Amino acid sequence: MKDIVIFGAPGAGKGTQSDFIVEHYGLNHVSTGDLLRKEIADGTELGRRIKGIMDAGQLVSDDIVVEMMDKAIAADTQGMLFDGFPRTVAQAETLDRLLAAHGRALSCMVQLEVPEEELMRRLLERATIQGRADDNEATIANRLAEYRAKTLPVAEYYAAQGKQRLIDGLGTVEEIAARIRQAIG
Ligand code: B4P
Repeated sequence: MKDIVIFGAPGAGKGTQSDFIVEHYGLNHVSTGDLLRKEIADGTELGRRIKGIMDAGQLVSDDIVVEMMDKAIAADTQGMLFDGFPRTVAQAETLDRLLAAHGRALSCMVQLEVPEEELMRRLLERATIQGRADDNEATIANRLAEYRAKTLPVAEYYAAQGKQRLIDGLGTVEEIAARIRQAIG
């Protein structure tokens, strides 16, 4: 059974490439961003608390995200693609523990590398199509700052474990999907 993390800055193409990976390897796709947006759309008490955090471009607390992942892993029997998780080293350590509790271990982490000007361009373009509350210039700048400060250290965590697969995230969606398949094997 494969368990894979797809990693990258906001707008790097994680959600886009996830579709190809889950189809090719038959994995269960779990996106923390989608789960959090669903809480907001459902109007739950938790959703009301996290809306302000996401709209400001900050990371939701580790406790909230870990609880969601704990449930998702416990329910999975086919292997998972983790999209947007882990985003902190504490989340990465927790993921290792959660998988180990089910006799599993992460196969690899696929890291999409895209320059910041291109990230900004993609997210502003998406804003015109999807109108997501956190896709505006000020919030994107905060999301990128959060990424540099709190999420990039996760890449070193996986590099130290020999599980990091670096992928050039520039090109067509199909070209990038082919690079990822080659890197995962
Ligand atoms: P996410 O939903 O994960 O949003 P994202 O980082 O913007 O990535 P996404 O997957 O949507 O975009 P993609 O790169 O595919 O997170 C949103 C928020 O949720 C976070 O800011 C945070 O507040 C919270 N959150 C989520 N997980 C959390 C966690 N673990 N801990 C704490 N907080 C958490 O695509 C972007 C755009 O680029 C798309 O429009 C796409 O069409 C385009 N694109 C993709 N590939 C392209 C290519 N090759 N060429 C041109 N355009 C491309």
